[in-house]
Amino acid sequence: MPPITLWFLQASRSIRTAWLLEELGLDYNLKFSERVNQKAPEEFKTDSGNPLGKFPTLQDGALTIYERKLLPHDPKERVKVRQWVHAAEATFALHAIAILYARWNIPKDAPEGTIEAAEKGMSANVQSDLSWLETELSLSQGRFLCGDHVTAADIMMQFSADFIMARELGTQGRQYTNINKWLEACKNTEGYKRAVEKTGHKL
Ligand SMILES: N[C@@H](CCC(=O)N[C@@H](CS)C(=O)NCC(=O)O)C(=O)O
Repeated sequence: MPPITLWFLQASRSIRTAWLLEELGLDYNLKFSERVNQKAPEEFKTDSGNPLGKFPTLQDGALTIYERKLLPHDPKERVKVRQWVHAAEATFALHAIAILYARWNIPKDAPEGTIEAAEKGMSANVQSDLSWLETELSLSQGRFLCGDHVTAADIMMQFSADFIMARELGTQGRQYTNINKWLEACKNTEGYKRAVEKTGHKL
């Protein structure tokens, strides 16, 4: 049995960890669950041992992402990668998931147009985030966010951007050519393909 166990919830951030493990060439044991009514099943939460009941959850704790290949040694490049690692959750996911929660939680019998109005109001943040990403991708010297190699920036940002596009969270019909091209490049890496093959991840 491999020493690392990844508790993987379908259609979730768990794909980041699976892709990371594949890029690092680490063997891992997979515990997989579909969602039930959009949530993780209670038994899966309990069994994972994560008191928050959120996924991905890694059992082992010894994993580090400070792997040379994924976090550049050059200080300027490293700062840039770290910026994306934080922005993936604190900016992109924060703004987009607010829209998802509005969709899930505004009562279905609310006056007509309530969800749409809330969504439109919240979309400005997402669109400004995506415009920033679109511009930064045009400045990259390679196929990925920080050049021609996958870094932790891609691993964190790919899920946020893919989720936003797949669920049309705040995009309001806008098209993002560079983002779509970069998402394809991420999905075509051997590590990502192996992660999807092993976990069955789909959005
Ligand atoms: N900050 C955590 C967030 C984890 C999280 O919220 N995971 C969601 C799926 S993306 C989850 O487990 N939801 C299951 C539930 O709420 O039942 C991370 O980035 O890993």
